Amino acid sequence: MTKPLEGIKIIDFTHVQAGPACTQLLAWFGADVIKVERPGSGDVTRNQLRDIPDADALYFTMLNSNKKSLTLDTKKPEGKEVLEKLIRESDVLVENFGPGALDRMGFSWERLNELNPKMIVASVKGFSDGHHYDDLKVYENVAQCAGGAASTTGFWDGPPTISAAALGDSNTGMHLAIGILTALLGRDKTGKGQKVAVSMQDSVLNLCRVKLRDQQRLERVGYLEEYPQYPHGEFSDVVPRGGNAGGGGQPGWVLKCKGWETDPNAYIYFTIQGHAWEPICKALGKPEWIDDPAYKTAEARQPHIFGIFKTIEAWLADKTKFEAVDILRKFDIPCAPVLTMKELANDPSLRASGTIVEVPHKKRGSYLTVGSPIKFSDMKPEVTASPLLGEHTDEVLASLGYTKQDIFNLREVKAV
Ligand code: CAO
Repeated sequence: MTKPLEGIKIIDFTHVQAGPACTQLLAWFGADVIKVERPGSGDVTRNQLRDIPDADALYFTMLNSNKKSLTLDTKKPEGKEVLEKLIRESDVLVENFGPGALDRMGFSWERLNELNPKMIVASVKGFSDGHHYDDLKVYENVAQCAGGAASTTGFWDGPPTISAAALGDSNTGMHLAIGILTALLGRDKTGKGQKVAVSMQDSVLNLCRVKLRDQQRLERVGYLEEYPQYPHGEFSDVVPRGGNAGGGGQPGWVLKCKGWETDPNAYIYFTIQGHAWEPICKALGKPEWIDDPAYKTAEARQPHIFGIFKTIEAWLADKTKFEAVDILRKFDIPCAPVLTMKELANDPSLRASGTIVEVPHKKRGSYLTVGSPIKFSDMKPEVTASPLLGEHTDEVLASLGYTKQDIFNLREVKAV
């Protein structure tokens, strides 16, 4: 099957998570992604949190599938020369080094554009160019704090909280992938490459869009009626943390199910969708609530929404999270069990759809990873193992015209 990005050559100068998540996605869709890594050590995640001695850590294998690995010391003249050759025949260079690192290496945007005016240069940084923090190095949690996620996540009586979802890293990588694909389409029209830059702060903020909505509503009316603080609690002049409240107009909460006393994940998320009030009452065996003025409208329910949740929890007390969802789904109620990583790893539907995939690896045996969450009618992205450090060095150098002797010489000066 021909993949849409076949023929697109990408220099993957990325490390850790934000950049690799972007290039992995492009590799799944057919791009020829060559990961350039420092000889001897490579991407730092190869060694981070190893579970098998001497084998690449899962952090690396789960973010670098379908790629090639070329070791190259791009600070040495010999390494720079190889990189320049590669740049001349590539379509995209993706990097997420600390601020200024690429310039210090001698590969500023101007230089890259001079070497290959058709090449797209894509960068992830913690903060956007010109931002008063643009000199900062940034990791995931820093970005979540800087992008508004932490101040709006968690409970009102606790501290700002970090989400387990990689809002700063993988999310930024996904934004960058959209930018790269857009620039590739643009190049088809103009023949020119361009610089695509995404900051982690901006990408987090983009996902916190509804919180910026709430800030403006709060400033106008002084309260936010879908937050647990309404109507009994106090609002300050900033968007508060709303616990597990629904972000839109539909109230919802995480509710206890049978076994919650011993199982920390025996919960479901229950949404009280406004127009589904009648089926909710029927499902709960509370037909008298349907026309009761204290329950009939969303506005009437809000002052005692937690009382309603308590009643639902009483109904859930003899049902597991799976049994509860099986009943509620028949009433068209938006809900789901709170699933653990163990349950997700073994979920037959996720296995069948290719969202959870088992990948054979030369050193590790097989490992589980998350495959493409994007599904196509004409293509099923296949996930192949991440490369060993320098696994494709000879192959890539040969494709650039280097002879066996040249490659030997490059090894002698430790440039590859
Ligand atoms: N050959 C020679 N040198 C190489 C090389 C190679 N193949 N690859 C990288 N290097 C060098 C760089 O030139 C740079 O050297 P200098 O600092 O001397 O100029 C250095 O290695 C890498 O520096 P760095 O700042 O990128 O690395 P770090 O570990 O200090 O910081 C991180 C890591 C992630 C905080 C930083 O890269 C960063 O802020 N990146 C942008 C934001 C980002 O993507 N963060 C997400 C990370 S995922 O959680």
